[in-house]
Amino acid sequence: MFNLLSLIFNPIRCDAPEPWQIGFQDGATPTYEGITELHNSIFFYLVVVFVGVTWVIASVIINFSHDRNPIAYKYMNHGTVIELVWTITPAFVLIAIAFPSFKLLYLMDEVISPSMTVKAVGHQWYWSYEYSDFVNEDGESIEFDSYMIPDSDLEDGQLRLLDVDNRVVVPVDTHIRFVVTGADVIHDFAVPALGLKVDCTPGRLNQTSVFIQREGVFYGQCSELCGVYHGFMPIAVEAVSLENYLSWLDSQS
Ligand SMILES: [Cu+2]
Repeated sequence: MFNLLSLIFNPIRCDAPEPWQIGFQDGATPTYEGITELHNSIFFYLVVVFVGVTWVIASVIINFSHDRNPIAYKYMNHGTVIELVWTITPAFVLIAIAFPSFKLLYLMDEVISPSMTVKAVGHQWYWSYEYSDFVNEDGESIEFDSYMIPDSDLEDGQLRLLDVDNRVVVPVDTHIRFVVTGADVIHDFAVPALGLKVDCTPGRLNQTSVFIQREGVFYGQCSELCGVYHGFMPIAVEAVSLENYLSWLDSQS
């Protein structure tokens, strides 16, 4: 009974890709909600355009078939009104899509006074993370590498090609800045459920911000073809409560 209740009130979230998945994962950040909303509103125009174009094509095929229309209309070459309509309407549709799209783009660009910074460095073929905000008595900051767990070492419940030996642990309800770069070639730091996707370019620092609204483990993969083991350098972000985060920090130093 307790399990049933907890299942109803704490639904199991989809924070990792599923086999043959078509839809989105369950998001955990405002950015992600914005992306889903933009997708849904663009999908509305997609349906309208699809129905309109299908209707035009079908009516042309049916009404102007050889059976119904044996004589070609040799002199019907232009229709100024219809040409104006099919030029101006798509322009308006594009404008209607462009405005919310740019709004989201610039909102995602904003890094609002972050409380902490995590540096993620892409290597061939693993990620390394640095928490330069936190320094121990010897003046060393927290640094670790994060490798994929190979198939042969997977334990029950771990996800193939997604779980790693050291997860990036971050607190929930905190403005976090990710600073990313590549150590050798271009990688891409991407976590779908957090709405994160930033190129990690050697010699360059890219930044993005994230505000995680619930606890969980969020999975992502390198999203820039970076060599033979490109598919084997996943990202696992573990969002925990502030207290658990502080005790994790303690255990690291
Ligand atoms: Cu990579």
